[in-house]
Amino acid sequence: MYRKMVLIRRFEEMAGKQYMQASIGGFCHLYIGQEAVAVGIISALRPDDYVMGTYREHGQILAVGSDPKAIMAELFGRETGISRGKGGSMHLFDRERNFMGGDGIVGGGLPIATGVGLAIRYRGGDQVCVCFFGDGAVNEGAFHEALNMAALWKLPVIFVCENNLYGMGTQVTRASAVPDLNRRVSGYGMESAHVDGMDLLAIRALSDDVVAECRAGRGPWFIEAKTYRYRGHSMADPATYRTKDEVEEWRVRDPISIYEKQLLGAGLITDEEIRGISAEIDAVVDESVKFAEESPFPQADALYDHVYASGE
Ligand SMILES: Cc1ncc(C[n+]2csc(CCOP(=O)(O)OP(=O)(O)O)c2C)c(N)n1
Ligand SMILES: [Mg+2]
Repeated sequence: MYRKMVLIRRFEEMAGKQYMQASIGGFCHLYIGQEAVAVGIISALRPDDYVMGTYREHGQILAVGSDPKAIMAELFGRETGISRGKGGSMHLFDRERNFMGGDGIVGGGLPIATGVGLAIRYRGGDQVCVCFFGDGAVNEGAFHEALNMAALWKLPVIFVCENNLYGMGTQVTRASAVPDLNRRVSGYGMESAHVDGMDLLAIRALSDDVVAECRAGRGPWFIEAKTYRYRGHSMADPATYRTKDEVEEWRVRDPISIYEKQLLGAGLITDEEIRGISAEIDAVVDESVKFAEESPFPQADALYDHVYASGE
């Protein structure tokens, strides 16, 4: 879990740098600060469970275990990318690992997750589907439709709201009539919980329980994880709507530093091992950039390939 969080942080710092150098075009929303949410929850899953991401999904797909090289190549728009260079930052997809995609539409993944839950039930499986979304998605109609149907049919879906306090530049309190997002789901009769999104071990402990409940047919569940993004909404956002002091207050509770201290305190890791992991991950991220740079762009005549599924 420590390695995964460090990988996400370094990968995202590199993605930001490559974006500034114009190697990456389009939109790019970084996950820096929110690492513990994806890593904590996904670490409680089995490899055959499903994950539905958002447009801030680089961290979510890295937590699932997808190849950093293929993800970086996708950000660069290259043929070797995880969506063959045609999806970009917001549309990472990994069928092999049941990562059902990022989505450029706020709340777009919610009805799909309910559909995945229905498919699991229909096939008689015992997998669960974890669906990530932001605080902004709670105000979308699709949120209410998806939660109502999932609860009505008792589907194995875990709805995870990553409440980072802002939807673009708008604070939750200015967008939601009831700022306590847990209360927003009380009308759907599903279990719900709050968790500190900066505390990896708290997230993991809650996830173990919630995943077991959903797997046993006592789903769906709603989890609100309070977290914070250190950077702007996207690479184009200077984030002038919040103070430096607010950002600093959250940085003090950095999820990676907290977990590092816990591991050191418990004697589970040494300073030397931390330095080793750091160097190892820097090499993985550098290698992903090299791989992306050396990969070709998709051919123009491949534009219409893979638009529809072919006979599967
Ligand atoms: C349906 C829809 N409406 C508006 C937008 C523009 N938009 C992109 S991100 C965003 C804010 C969403 O915030 P939140 O759900 O809190 O996620 P966060 O970016 O904080 O992770 C908006 C309004 C969109 N992509 N889709
Ligand atoms: Mg948000």
